[in-house]
Amino acid sequence: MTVEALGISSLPNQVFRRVSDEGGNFNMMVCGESGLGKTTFINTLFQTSLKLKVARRNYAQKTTDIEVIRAQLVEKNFSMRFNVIDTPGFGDSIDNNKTWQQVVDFIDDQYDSYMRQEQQPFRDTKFDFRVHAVLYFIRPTAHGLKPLDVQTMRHLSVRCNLIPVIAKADTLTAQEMLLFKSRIRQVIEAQEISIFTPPLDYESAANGALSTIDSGNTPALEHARQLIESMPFAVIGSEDKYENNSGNVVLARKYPWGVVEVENDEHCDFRKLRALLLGTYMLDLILTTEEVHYENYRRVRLGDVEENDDEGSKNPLLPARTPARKMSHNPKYKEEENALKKYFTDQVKAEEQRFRQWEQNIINERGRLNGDLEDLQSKVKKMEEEVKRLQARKH
Ligand SMILES: Nc1nc2c(ncn2[C@@H]2O[C@H](COP(=O)(O)OP(=O)(O)OP(=O)(O)O)[C@@H](O)[C@H]2O)c(=O)[nH]1
Ligand SMILES: [Mg+2]
Repeated sequence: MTVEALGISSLPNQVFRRVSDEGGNFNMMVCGESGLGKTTFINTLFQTSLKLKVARRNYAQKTTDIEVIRAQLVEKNFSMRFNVIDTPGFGDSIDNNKTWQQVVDFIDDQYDSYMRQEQQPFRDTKFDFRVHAVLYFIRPTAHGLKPLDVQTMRHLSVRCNLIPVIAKADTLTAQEMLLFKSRIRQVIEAQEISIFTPPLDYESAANGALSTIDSGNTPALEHARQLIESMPFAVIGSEDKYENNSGNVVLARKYPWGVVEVENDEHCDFRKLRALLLGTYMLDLILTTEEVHYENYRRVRLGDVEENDDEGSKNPLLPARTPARKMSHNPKYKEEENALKKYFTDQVKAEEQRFRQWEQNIINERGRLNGDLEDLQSKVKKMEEEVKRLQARKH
């Protein structure tokens, strides 16, 4: 199978350079309920797009830990590190209240770690695991979103680029899918969950995602519009290949009535999602993460944001801010600081005293040695005279 060009190598030059200069890193995360095909999706993505093969992972097993899979994305002369973060699915247990916590903590930890590195004096090479996109898998049922989905997506959407996807698209008919999509869109809007959408405005588009814009109707803008209309993307994951109607062997899922193809736009939105993630919008995902989500996080942590937001209440979705360090304003610390200063001055004085004593000892010793030397020299002189006298007597 040939690897389809993703379009990353056609990014405008200065953008391309910036990404590769900074050691290009793209981090994507999958999360959602257990058994929805997250691990399978990752494997499918690797099979269709990434030149560097990673070991086939067992999708038949539940994912139990957060796992990072690294790969290299290569297209023409463009190369980029691509990390996929697989997470354990949420269980069916009733106590699902904080199932999102582990995922949210992981995202916050990466921001934290990056922030700490920025504060170091030597920060040329930074270890960057900030999550640029989170795919949230939704179960394809007639009921729509569950409260847990809504809660999790709300927490995710305030800290990163959230991309909801409908799992196992092959289990719904085309009609059911349309209905399901519109229901989900309604809930997302009503709950004010902000999801990532390709930029349609001139400025951010010119920033990198779209390179050839002169009017409002370029193919690039049209493509962006199509992507937005298809959201939330319906995906099919599979690692098996079957022959389709046109006689090609393709990644698909097989049913008695026929095959459902992964990379067929008539069957699901896999290609659209892949284009958004790994194509020209990859840069937008990176930039919005750095400029919007990471900046927000940093401001909250550093305490630039007031405890109370505009509505006068603390936003419970945001990370907790770091306690401010105000040691010297505390009388107890002030006392300790003074005691420490005094101790230090006393130590210096004592050292000085010790040094003077030592210097004096050396001077005394030198005097004594000089005295000894003079004695010895006069003894030598006397003995030489004695020798001379004895020699004269001999002759
Ligand atoms: N029908 C259908 N089944 C799928 C699809 N993707 C995966 N599956 C199947 O769903 C089952 C679970 O897939 P996994 O990829 O392990 O699911 P997961 O979301 O990683 O599950 P956890 O690791 O428990 O969170 C497997 O039997 C897959 O073959 C799909 O698109 N359609
Ligand atoms: Mg899994």
